[in-house]
Amino acid sequence: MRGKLILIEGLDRSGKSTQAALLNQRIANSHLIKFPERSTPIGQIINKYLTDSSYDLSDQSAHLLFSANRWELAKDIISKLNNGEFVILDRYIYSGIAYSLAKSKVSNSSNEMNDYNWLYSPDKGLPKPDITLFLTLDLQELSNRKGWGEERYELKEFQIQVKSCFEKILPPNVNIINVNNLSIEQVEAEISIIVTNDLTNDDIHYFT
Ligand code: Z5A
Ligand code: MG
Repeated sequence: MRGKLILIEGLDRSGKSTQAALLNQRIANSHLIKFPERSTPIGQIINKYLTDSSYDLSDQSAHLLFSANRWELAKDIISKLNNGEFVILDRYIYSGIAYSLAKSKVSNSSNEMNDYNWLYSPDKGLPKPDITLFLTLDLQELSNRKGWGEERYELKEFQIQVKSCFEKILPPNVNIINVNNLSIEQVEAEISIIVTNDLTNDDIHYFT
């Protein structure tokens, strides 16, 4: 039986990395992959872009680099799934599309950055998650959380757009968890119920 691909998406500081690590600990034979994966050749460029405000890239280049970063790991993900291992993703293609769309809304641009098909096309062919979870929370709670405001994009106006763009592009089968006023343990319990109830046995799916 192949392993399952489980994606945890969500707004900034909604607890994705916390929950992805907890789920990874709970499932035997699982691997955690966080996007952007900053240690790869492309991931290192992305890290510089996110942490150094003087390092500029065109919006299109940044978008394509985030997708290329996923392709750097695609083979590895498919091979793990085929070996019966579970893979837990912390962010994936929906972050790629939502942040780029949000950028185009904030800058009022009417170019390819505002074109869903253009934004989606570099991710076509990547393995599709079997389960997608989306953690959402009030923007007020988000900006109070630790570490907020340290990187590019961590601005309240921008996050309002990110939230609305995610709502437009998430897949119909997404499991949305509102984490407002929920403890880490309570969110963990909700995720556990969804994951346990949603494990069917079929072939790997791909974005088409
Ligand atoms: N980006 C993009 O533009 N295009 C793409 O294709 C991709 C990403 C993949 C960096 O991502 C940026 O890249 C991001 C999107 C863009 N831009 N922004 N902004 P990242 O994933 O590396 O970002 P991060 O630095 O890991 O932050 P995060 O993911 O937003 O945080 P999180 O993982 O959701 O939250 P956390 O680290 O688990 O928790 C945050 C804090 O809250 C921490 O102190 C926890 O202890 C606390 N916490 C967690 N859960 C709770 C609960 N339930 N209650 C109270 N406190 C909690
Ligand atoms: Mg995180």
